[in-house]
Amino acid sequence: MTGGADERASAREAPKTKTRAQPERQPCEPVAPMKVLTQVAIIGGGPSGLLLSQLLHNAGIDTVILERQSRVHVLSRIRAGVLEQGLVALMEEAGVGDRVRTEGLLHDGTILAYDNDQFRIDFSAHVDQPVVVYGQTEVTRDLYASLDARAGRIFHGVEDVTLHDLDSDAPFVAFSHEGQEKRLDCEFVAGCDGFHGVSRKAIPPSVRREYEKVYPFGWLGLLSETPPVHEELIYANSERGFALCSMRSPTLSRYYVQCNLDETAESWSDDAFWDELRRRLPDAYSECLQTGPSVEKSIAPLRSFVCEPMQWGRLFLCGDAAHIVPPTGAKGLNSAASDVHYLNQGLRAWYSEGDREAIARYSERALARVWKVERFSWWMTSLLHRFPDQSEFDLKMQRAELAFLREDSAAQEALARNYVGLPY
Ligand code: FAS
Ligand code: PHB
Repeated sequence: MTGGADERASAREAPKTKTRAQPERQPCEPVAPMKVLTQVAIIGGGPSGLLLSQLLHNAGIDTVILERQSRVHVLSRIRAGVLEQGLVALMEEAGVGDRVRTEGLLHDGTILAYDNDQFRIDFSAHVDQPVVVYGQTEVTRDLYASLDARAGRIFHGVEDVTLHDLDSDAPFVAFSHEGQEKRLDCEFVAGCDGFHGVSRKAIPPSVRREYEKVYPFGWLGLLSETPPVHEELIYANSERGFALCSMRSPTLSRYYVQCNLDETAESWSDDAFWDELRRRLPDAYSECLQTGPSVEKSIAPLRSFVCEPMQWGRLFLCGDAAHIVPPTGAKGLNSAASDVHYLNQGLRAWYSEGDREAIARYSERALARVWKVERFSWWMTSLLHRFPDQSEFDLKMQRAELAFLREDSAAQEALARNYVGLPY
C-alpha cells in the first residue's frame, strides 16, 4: 500500500463515485469485486496518464489512474530531458508550470559534431522558440504534487488489469489491488500504459496495424553530478559511434554512447564510459570534459513503432502505448504530450458540448503528427549513428548530409522546426 491517495481513493466517497454496499457473504459465495466508478479510467501513471488526469480534472471531468508500479519506482526512472514549448504550455494549462518555468534551462540551439569538428544549429535564427531542458522525472514529480493537492485518485501496485466492453458505452476495467479484486466502471478508457502495457493489445488484432523498425544498437546512458561539458547539447557522429552530451541542471549531466545490444550497463565501468565518450567527441570538448562517479547507468534499446488506429470503441491510446521513437530527436515524451492535448480536447468537447466529432477524430489527428515525429526521429538516428552493415557509400552519404546541414540555411531550418516541436 503506498498510502495517501490509494487509501483516499478506495475509502473516500469521491465525486461521481458509487461504492455499492457488498451483500452479506455466504460461506461458498464468491466475493463480488469492489466497484469504483469514474468518467475516464486511465491505465498508467507515467507522464501521459498524470498529465491527462490533471487536464481533465481542471475541466471537471473525473478520472481514476491505475498504475502498476509504486510511486517511488515511477519517480526513479531517468528518461527524457528536452521539452518542446507545446509540452511546457500544456503543463502551464494543467497548473503545473511554475517549476519548469523557473528551473528549466532555455536552449536556443544545439551542436552537431563530426570529424573532430562541430557546428551549431541556431534555433532562434529559424524558429521563434527555444526548447526547455528539464528532466521527465521532474515533470512527473510536478504532476504527482498536483495530484496530491487535489486528492486525485490513483491506485499504485495494481495487477491483472483487463479491459472490458470497450465497444459499448459502459466499458469497465478489472484489476486487483492489495489482494482485492476490483472493478472500475467508466465511460472512457485512456491507455497510457506505455509500450509494454495491456491497452494496445485490447484493440482486436483484426483492427490493429503495427509498424516497427528495431535498430541494431542501444544507448548506454550515464547520469553524473558534474557540470555539463557544454552549455548546449552536443550530438556527435564519430567513427566509433554516436554520443550525446546532455544535462539536467548546471551541476547534473546526462551522457549517452551508442552501444551493442548484447552489452549490459554493469559491464561498463565509469572509467570505460568516460574514455569512450572522450573518444567520440571533438578535442575541443573531450579536453574539458569533467568526469565523476555515475549516479545512474542504464541501457535503452532503440525502436520506431506505431500502432494504428490509436482508438477503438471507448479506448484511446496515448504516448508510448501507441508509438515509440528512438530518443535521438528527443520526441518520446513530447509526442506523448501532443496525444494528451488531442484527447483532452476531444473529451472536453464530449462532456461540455456533447460533441462526438472531436473524439471520433482523435486517432486521425494524433497520428498525423505522430508520423512526422517518427520520420524526424528516424532521420536523426540514421544521420548520427554507425550501423553495423553500413557500406563506405553509406558513410559518404552521412557525411554529405552533415556537410549540407552545415552549409545550408534551409536544411538547418528544417531540423530546427522539427526539433523545437511541430505545431499541435
Ligand atoms: P511511460 O512508459 O512513461 O508510462 C507508462 C506507465 O504505465 C508506467 O508508469 C508503467 O509502470 C505503467 N504500466 C505499464 N503497464 C501497466 C499495466 N498493465 N497496468 C497499469 N500500469 C501499467 N524520450 C525522450 O524524449 N528522450 C529520452 O532520452 C528518452 N529515454 C528513454 C529511456 C527509456 C529506458 C525508455 C523506456 C523511454 C525513454 N524515452 C525517452 C521515452 C519516454 O520518455 C517516453 O516517451 C515517456 O515516458 C512516455 O510517457 P508515457 O506514455 O506516460 O509512458
Ligand atoms: C536527455 O537529456 O536525456 C536527452 C536529450 C536529448 C535527446 C535524448 C535524451 O535527444
